[in-house]
Amino acid sequence: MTSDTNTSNGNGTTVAAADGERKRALITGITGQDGAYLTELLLNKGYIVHGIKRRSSQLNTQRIDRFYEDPHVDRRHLVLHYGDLSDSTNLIRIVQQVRPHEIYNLGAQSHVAVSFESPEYTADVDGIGALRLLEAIRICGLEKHTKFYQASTSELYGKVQEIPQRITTPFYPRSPYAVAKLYAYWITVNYREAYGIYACNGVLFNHESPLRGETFVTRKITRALARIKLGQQQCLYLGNLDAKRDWGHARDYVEMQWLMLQQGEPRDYVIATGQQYSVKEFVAAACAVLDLPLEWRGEGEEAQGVNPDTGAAFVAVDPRYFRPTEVETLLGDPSDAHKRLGWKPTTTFEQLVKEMVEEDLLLARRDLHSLGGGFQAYQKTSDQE
Ligand code: NDP
Ligand code: GDR
Repeated sequence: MTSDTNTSNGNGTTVAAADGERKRALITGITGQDGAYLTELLLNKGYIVHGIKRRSSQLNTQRIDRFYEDPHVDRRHLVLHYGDLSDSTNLIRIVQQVRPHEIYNLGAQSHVAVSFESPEYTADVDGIGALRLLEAIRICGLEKHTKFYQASTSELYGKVQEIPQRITTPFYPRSPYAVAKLYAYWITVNYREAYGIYACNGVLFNHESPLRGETFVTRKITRALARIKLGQQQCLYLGNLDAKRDWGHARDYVEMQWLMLQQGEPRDYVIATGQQYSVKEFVAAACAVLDLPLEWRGEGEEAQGVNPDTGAAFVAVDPRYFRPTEVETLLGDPSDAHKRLGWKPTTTFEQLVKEMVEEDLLLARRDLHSLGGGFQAYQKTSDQE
């Protein structure tokens, strides 16, 4: 997908005026997992969707390419703007041009382990980024016009103080990522109370899908096991197998993000399934879908190849994936969302694992085909020519 910034004539009113009565949403993090599902949802609801994408040396819009519209066509439904949550002038200009009815702040350095490597960057983007957007709303005088959704996280509960976790459970963040998101949580509450902005925190527990980034544990597992099944990979190395998470499907959870902004009064919600599984159980469920026998290997144990006697795949522990401070267990109580918003997740754990495994198997087959009989065969023949 190519990108463009031709959304305004420079006076900040063109976009809003041209779109007439249709609702406009602005999504930060539109190129991410949730951004892609939310874009689909909002386009289906008739919104004009504006998204902020980062400049990168290679195209980074794969997840939303299917919604692409030629920038030379008038009255598009999806418009991308270059930008970054670390750049306030850029954010102010985009908010001024678009005058969105709703802002969904999904953009973040979202990897917990990486936040220990890049703590300052994570604080800037995940924490101060939310403040920059809220200030942009104020500076543009849109306090009564623009609703704001903040992508909060179950990581705020970190070292858990209560089981299950609900919106009143005390926070105890355990990573630079979670501490940054704690700031974003409270600045969202503060701007709601101080300036009357319709601003909400969605405290979302882990949600996954075939569009999940490849280095989060669920996708890492489904991708690796699919490749092992097809002989493309030898072993899956993981960190803490005993960590427990409340895993839902991203498609279900973006609906909740939208619902939160359609209420009479803004408030914060916990979004979860109320079911908990360990990393180990996730691996076992994925192996069951693939009908793949597996053998566990402890830290430092030999784990290369597939067991020649049983054909079992090896899943081994590698301490490099341990975190300096771990979040051992998370389990959400979504009853408030059920009661007030009538929302219930529709995808079970088994359905989620199956969908992810099947998509990764397709991708692994495609790679195998293009590298084997396809691309490599083509290369060989063209080399001989
Ligand atoms: P992803 O990592 O898939 O997507 C993150 C998005 O943020 C990408 O579009 C990324 O752009 C963008 N981004 C990263 N840095 C910046 C920056 N400096 N400026 C602007 N945009 C930036 O995350 P998810 O879709 O899974 O999550 C969406 C949000 O929800 C995140 O804020 C995450 O922290 C939060 N969250 C996620 C949960 C989950 O389980 N998925 C649970 C709870 C909260 P690029 O594509 O260029 O990298
Ligand atoms: P999390 O997701 O940290 O909960 O953050 P992740 O999938 O990275 O980890 C979940 C648990 O699995 C353990 N784990 C491993 N994790 C990764 N990534 N890689 C491994 O090899 C591995 N082995 C074990 C982790 O230690 C952890 O306990 C996600 C992100 O989407 C955040 O942005 C979001 O806020 C939270 O979910 C809710």
